[in-house]
Amino acid sequence: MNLGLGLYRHMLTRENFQFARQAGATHVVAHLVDYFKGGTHAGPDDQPTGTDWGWGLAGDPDRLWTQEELTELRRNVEAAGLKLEAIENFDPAHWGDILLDGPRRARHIENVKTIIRRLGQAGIPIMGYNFSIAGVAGRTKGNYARGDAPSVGMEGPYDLPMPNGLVWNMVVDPTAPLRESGTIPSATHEQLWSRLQRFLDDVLPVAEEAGVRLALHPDDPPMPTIRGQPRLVYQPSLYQKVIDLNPSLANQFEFCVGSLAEMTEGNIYDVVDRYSRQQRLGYVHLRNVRDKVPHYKETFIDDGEVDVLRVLGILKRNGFKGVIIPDHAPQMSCAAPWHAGMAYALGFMKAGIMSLEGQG
Ligand SMILES: [Mn+2]
Repeated sequence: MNLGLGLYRHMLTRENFQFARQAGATHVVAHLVDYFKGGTHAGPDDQPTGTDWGWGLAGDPDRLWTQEELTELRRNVEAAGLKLEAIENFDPAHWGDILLDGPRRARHIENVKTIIRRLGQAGIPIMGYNFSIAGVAGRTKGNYARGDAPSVGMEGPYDLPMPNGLVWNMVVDPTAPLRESGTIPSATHEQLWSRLQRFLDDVLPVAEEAGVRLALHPDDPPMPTIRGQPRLVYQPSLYQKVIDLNPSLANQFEFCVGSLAEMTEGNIYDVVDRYSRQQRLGYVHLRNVRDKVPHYKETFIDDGEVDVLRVLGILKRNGFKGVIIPDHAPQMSCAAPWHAGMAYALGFMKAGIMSLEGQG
């Protein structure tokens, strides 16, 4: 098992690669979508939460990430003594109509195929994604964690309809909200599953050929609906449905222990055991949490309801050889709140992994 660090787009700097290495990480997971552009946030060095208008502006629909920039990123990561394990999340400007089954779907499928081929050519083995219409929305921020540390949680359901122009909690059409042009009709759960099925069938053969694995994050937050839109994996058993849709070994999980622990059903240790046994974990998001949706709160890694060391033990026992990254972490009171929170989580995880390595 390898320790990694996830870095947002604006954090992909030599200094942060060195920080990751110093904190014991050997791998990096990189976000290339800029979640913060034009949005309202407490600060750019924290996970995005945003407003009813989402996080911010999506990227340029006509400009995909190039093979050159992907290769350069991998080389920069390697120059700091690390490996680039995955890119996390597609830009809604590039694939939003796959989620909405909109008029540009065919073009967006070609976009995804192109991006996957470029990852393969650039030597990046995993593409993490979150197949969700409303995206990561409906979370609140507060001093929820130990010592009044700022973290994220939920204070109840969030079903305010999505305005036109918003997909995956980002603005893909900046003029649509200004026109007050109505809201996006709600899909059904069946429709969303069929959109995922079509997506996997279209894209997985290309991923196999490119040597890239697709890794699906469960819903965050894991509610049956957010903004009146259905969600896919909001209970642990629904993850099985994803594997059963398409048996390709490129069909994998961005296995988020925190999101799975927030779900109202299932025992987290059984869930970790069930899916790691099937060798479907592309990479792991690790964090801790208190309570369940719609009222959970994110905690420090040693302080929630999940015995994180037990989770690591199950992963080890089932032969997981991939990368584990801290997911979100509470902000710590100092000059570098995000970095301190990550260093704390990384140190805890490193100790957990080291103690297991000795057990063969
Ligand atoms: Mn996660």
